[in-house]
Amino acid sequence: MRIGIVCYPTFGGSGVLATELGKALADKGHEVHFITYQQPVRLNVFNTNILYHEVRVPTYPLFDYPPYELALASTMVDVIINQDLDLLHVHYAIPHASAAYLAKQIIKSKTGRDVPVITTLHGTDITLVGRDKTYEPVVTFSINESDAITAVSENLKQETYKNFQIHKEIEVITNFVDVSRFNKKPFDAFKKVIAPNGEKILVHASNFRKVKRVLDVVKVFAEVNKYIPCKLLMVGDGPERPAAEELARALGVEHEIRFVGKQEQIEEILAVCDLFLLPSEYESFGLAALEAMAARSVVISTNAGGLPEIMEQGKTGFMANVGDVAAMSDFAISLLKSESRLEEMKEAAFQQALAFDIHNIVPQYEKLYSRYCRNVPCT
Ligand code: GMT
Repeated sequence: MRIGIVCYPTFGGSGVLATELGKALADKGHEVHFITYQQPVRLNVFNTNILYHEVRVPTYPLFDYPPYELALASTMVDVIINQDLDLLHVHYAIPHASAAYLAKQIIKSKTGRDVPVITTLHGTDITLVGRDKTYEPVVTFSINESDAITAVSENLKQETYKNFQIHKEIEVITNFVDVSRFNKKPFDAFKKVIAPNGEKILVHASNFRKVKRVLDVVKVFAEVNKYIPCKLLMVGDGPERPAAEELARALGVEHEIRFVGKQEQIEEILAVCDLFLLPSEYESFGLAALEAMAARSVVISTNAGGLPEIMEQGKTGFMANVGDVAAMSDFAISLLKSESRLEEMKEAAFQQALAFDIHNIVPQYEKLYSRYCRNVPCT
């Protein structure tokens, strides 16, 4: 199949998922065309089945806001026609679903062909940004106009029906992880640098937006550090970072925390991680938590959104109500006090991640594609 994938190229979960999906499809023999404004961060391999088409947005003095959506739709038209794509799969509704609708109509009027468009909803496109009155009518319309709609969790599917007038079936195809990539032995020299005295290692990774509640990460860490010698790695960057650094200083734990910025080789970091903290206000799924589980880390998170769909309370990790720093800290302290219990939970987390392995989930997308491209074989 010749598949167009449209996504954000940044470190956000939807872009990561879309890139990993494209790479997996290419490995299975499909021709995958990424259409976005920058090379996706996880698109770091050479594969003859992968092509990348950059969306160029010309500037003009009149434009305070250069119209990315129009440039994207025009690039979609160009790639679909000239590369003879069988379908277009867009990740994150805004503005990808409406640009895809526009491209679909243009191609229909130019060639008479009806190109199937699949929209995968990821999270804040529904729960935060998409619900905003500024975007809602366009989001509702373009989701309904997609030939197929998928959501990355049951929770996100229900949120979508609750917040938008969607009159089509939304299929749940969960996010996935390439377990073989994350199932790595810790790199001892790296561990020694981070935790020279054998301290436990806690990790948080996100884009440090408000919804991630990074201040709770620092608060939990400061509490745990009172009882168990430990270090915290803060991976990523974003608007809440200065406040997190300030809080670390105020709580006197700044020397135990390293802000390591955006990292491509997250698996190397997760390989040395004991506990992964994700105290988010909402996660449609929590891909970062799943990656941590695949690396044999125990996740301590909130019970928001789709997180209970990937974790099992007390067995593979621990979930508390949003903002319940005390419960998350207590759990972390008691777990870190028992080496055998920690090892048991790490193994349970890994076993749970296997259910979401890439090899189990990618065929679900292929099956979906083949429903819309009846004359094209699935593999
Ligand atoms: O929140 C992020 O990290 C970025 C955002 C995105 O769409 O890029 O992530 C959302 O999609 C991820 C992949 O499907 C999910 O794992 C995240 O839970 C989701 N984030 C939220 O719902 C806040």
